[in-house]
Amino acid sequence: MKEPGRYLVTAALPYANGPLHIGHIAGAYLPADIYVRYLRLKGRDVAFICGSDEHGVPITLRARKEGISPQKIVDKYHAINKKGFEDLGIEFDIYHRTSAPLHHKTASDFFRKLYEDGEFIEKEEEQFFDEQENQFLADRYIVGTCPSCGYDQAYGDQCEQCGTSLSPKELINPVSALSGNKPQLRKTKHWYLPLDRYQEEWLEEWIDSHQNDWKANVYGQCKSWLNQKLHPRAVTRDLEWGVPVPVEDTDSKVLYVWFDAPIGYISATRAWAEEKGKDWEKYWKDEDTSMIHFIGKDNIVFHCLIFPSMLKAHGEYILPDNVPANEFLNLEGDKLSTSRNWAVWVNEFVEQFPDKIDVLRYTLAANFPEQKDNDFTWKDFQNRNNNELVAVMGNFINRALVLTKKYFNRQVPEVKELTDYDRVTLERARAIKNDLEDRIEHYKFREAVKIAMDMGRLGNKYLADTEPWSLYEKDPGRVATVLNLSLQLAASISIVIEPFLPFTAEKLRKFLNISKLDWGLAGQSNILEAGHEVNKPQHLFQKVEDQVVEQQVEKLQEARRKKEQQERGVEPAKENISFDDFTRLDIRVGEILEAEKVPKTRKLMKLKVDTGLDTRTVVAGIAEQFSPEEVRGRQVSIAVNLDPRRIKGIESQGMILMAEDAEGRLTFLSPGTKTQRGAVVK
Ligand code: B3M
Ligand code: ZN
Repeated sequence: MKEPGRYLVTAALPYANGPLHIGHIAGAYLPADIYVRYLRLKGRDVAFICGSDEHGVPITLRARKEGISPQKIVDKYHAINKKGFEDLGIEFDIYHRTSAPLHHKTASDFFRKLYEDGEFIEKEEEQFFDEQENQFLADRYIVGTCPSCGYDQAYGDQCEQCGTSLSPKELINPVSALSGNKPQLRKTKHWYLPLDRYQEEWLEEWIDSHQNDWKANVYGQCKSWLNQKLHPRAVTRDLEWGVPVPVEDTDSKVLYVWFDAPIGYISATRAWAEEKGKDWEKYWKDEDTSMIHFIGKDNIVFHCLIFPSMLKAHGEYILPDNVPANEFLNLEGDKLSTSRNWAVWVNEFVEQFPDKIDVLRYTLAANFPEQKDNDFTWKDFQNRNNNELVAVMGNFINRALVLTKKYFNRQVPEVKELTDYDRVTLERARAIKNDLEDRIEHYKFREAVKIAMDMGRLGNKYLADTEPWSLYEKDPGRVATVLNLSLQLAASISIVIEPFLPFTAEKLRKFLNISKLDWGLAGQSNILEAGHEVNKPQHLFQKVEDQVVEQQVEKLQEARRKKEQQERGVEPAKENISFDDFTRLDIRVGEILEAEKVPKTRKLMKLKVDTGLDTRTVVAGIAEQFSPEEVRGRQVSIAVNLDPRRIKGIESQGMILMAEDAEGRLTFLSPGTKTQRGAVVK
């Protein structure tokens, strides 16, 4: 295959409505980063594009929930996610955002061109409308039962349970996500992309042409869509937040988020090119560009069918060469889930394990859900760190450096004479490099990371087999050769691990006192010249203790428990206290003798309570739910040994115990039968 002139690599634009977790990273961003780092090492011309997807209903829903503007939401998460990627060493050339004016212009122009070329079908149709909220209910504004799997919280655009893509009218028993009301139907005009026509004209044929070079899961999903026949798809919405529809007199209509978001790749490329003095159009319009989209499986239809349709309809753009989508990552055997808070969050990981970023990258890459869903566990994280990174790669590097220091004063010794075993080892190193290229270029990163590790295994075995530490007395020349080769292997390692473990590669380069090397040198026997001085030996990796694993698993379970309690409206448990602490509380059965509302307050009621010990004044926040008549004569539980507090000028000498539910409804904790005043509650 001819090498392309340049690469345009995109990674799905994450919605700026929440933080990233390791599932996102394993799905699209880390594979993309590995691929791009490899291309860069090979000296290829590559633009690596990403940014925040800042439109769409998920954002406005979130904003509504938090009671702030959508712009505030996207500003917040854009910054968090941008930093998260940087911390993980995922090095985009640009991390743009779709609320940027350049994006609005690019997306508007794109839409207008299709409109003017007569590509769209214009249709007036009845759509769901929430009368209370005075709003059309597009996409996630409507919830109902999924016709495919029966999940009762499916959205108007997709069922998150089974992944089926839906339109609002397919939902069974749809209700408004805003008011919970049953929606009404109202007429509205929208523009549709005629996917059915494209399917016949070229789209199916184009997909078929990729049967052999696209991943089976990706090709399979496309075919299943095509087999069910594509339909015209609306690319506009009746919403306020988004890129305004730039044609006709269209008040409060915006482009569908999935129309503008992929155009975000184009606007990001433009922004990057402007900054770097490059020609963006080459990356998008020249047949000599190879465009690759890295995404998770839920985005396949948009990147393989809809966006290519848009690009082709526009007429000036190239189509993607490949869309190596991953399946989903699970966590400790369970589906990763933001709503159930079952996730390892990028920002938390980075904070807790700033020196273990590469271990995460390594563990994720080794478990990429490339063909099917796969699992991340903390135990595996520990094992891979301790048994592979520390015991194999770290051990080899350390021994090579220690021995070089011991025998050759940190100078790369000269090769004397190569044995057959040395030659076989070098041959193997070259084979590793070639295998690695093949796997990366075919998007098989799981195998690739294993092969990169083989370079460490090779070095480790080479030292173990040649035992230079036992030879120096007898044969210093042999030791020189062995250590020269070992250091060459170490240099090769610094190259081949760079895509996967960039922070470690940098560390290793420092150990070896070298700068970043070209990919082509990997596996060579003359990377380091004899006499080159290396630095003092240090450790590349540190062990992960059992305790860390236990803590992390516990932390996950705790977070999920909290979330479940929240969902059920139950307040999370407080920390344990000692029994003694508890017995210090003095709670009695008391009887309310008198009650009156505290003037000029909504909630407060002044009570006279007979505690059996004395009669006291207590101010309680119960006046919204109870009238003085209702509470007079009632027996209650009252804490009697609290320090008095002044509330609205009245000294309150105790606290009436009440149960409060999630809605704030109060219930008295009264004894079940009439009890002596002053009886102790314990
Ligand atoms: N924001 C969906 C997602 O985050 C969407 C991707 C857009 S890529 C152009 O999964
Ligand atoms: Zn479903």
